[in-house]
Amino acid sequence: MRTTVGIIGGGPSGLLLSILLDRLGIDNQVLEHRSRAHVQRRVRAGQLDHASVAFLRQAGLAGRLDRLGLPQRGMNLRWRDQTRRIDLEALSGGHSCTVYGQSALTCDLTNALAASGRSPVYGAEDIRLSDPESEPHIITYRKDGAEHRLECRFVAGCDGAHGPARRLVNGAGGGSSKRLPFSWVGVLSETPPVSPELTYAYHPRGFALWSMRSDTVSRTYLQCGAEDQAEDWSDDRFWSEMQRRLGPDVDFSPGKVTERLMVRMQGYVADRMQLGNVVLAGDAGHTVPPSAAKGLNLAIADIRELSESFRKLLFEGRQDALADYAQKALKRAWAGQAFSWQMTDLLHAPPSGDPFESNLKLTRLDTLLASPEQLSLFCRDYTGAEAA
Ligand code: RFL
Ligand code: PHB
Repeated sequence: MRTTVGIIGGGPSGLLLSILLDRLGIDNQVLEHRSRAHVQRRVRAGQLDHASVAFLRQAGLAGRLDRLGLPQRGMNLRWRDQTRRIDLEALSGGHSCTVYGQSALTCDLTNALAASGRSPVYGAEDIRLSDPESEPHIITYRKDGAEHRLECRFVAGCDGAHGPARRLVNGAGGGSSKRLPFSWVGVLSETPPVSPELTYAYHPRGFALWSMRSDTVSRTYLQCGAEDQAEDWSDDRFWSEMQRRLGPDVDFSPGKVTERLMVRMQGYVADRMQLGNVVLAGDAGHTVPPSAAKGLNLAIADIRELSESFRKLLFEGRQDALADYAQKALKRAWAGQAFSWQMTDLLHAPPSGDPFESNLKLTRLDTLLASPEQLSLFCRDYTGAEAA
């Protein structure tokens, strides 16, 4: 098989890139090692920011999102046993977010790709990439027991944090990373949301987040020990801890838990997002702690720019287009990282339980919430106003 751009990974980054390249008339092929059902079931992200929704709309990919997405014009912040609604729209200059599950977006993108007559190769196991400088680039993989070979001019590594592209471009252990001294335990359950808008809570016992996927399904998270395991968190322990952290005035009756997951909190930014004919996009190039809901949004921003860079390179002969993309993507990744760490730091309790540190955090929250200027900056970052 031969193509212009070989795309490794059929998550949101790879699917969106394939659609956009196809529209530009650039031949491409997605290779995904999991099955289609597995990729579409993965729950992960829940919230899209203003810039992502605007781009998906402009690309004609937001039909179902506009019908089923839950607009987030504000958010609730709880601290010192009080709730304050932050008017994201007013404070950010008219921007807002939308709750729309990653699995729903992945389905939409898969359908849009199928409508253009393309389909990822699912179950492509043991993908091996050749040297980044090689031309053409040869990708080999195994499917249904047979060996296959894809010859391409360029490779787009959209294979997430654990795929081979990150390693190929940055070397084993390349890039900067940092792990936080706590994790999240997350639960998907048949529980109506406590509010139509997300609730983030700071409590001296730890952070809590109440998000949702629909009027009847909630996605909730609690800060927990760095090495905690899912078995450490029975449903009873999870919900009683949630109640303690949200306070007695937040009323809910927990429904059936359908998924429980542990999220290790860490950040990573590659040293390079391009080497020779190989480029990285999305989680392959950077991962952020999920506190500010930025990961998928950064991925969408990468793909938007990468598809445009392929256009400049292939139709205008701009030889620097991929290097230019990589430089901008790294800058954006660090900006996303900075905001994600700021929000993580603001809302997570010191694992030591040190009351001095906890009081410092509460005081920083008081200051943020009392300052329209600081709040406006916060809301602009959170809603992706600068990127729109
Ligand atoms: P993905 O989604 O990881 O997709 C990569 C794809 O590559 C495939 N793959 C391979 N294929 C072939 N060969 C190999 N060797 C391969 N290795 C891997 C994988 O099977 C997969 O299909 O990366 P992508 O496309 O860049 O998308 C990134 C997003 O998934 C990620 O940033 C978000 O989920 C982050 N995130 C959030 N982002 C937001 O913008 N808003 C949110 O509300 C939000 N919430 C979250 C999140 C991430 C979370 N976790 C679990 C870390 C909440 C959580 C809990
Ligand atoms: C989610 O709905 O999964 C979600 C929402 C907001 C976050 C993180 C995760 O900050």
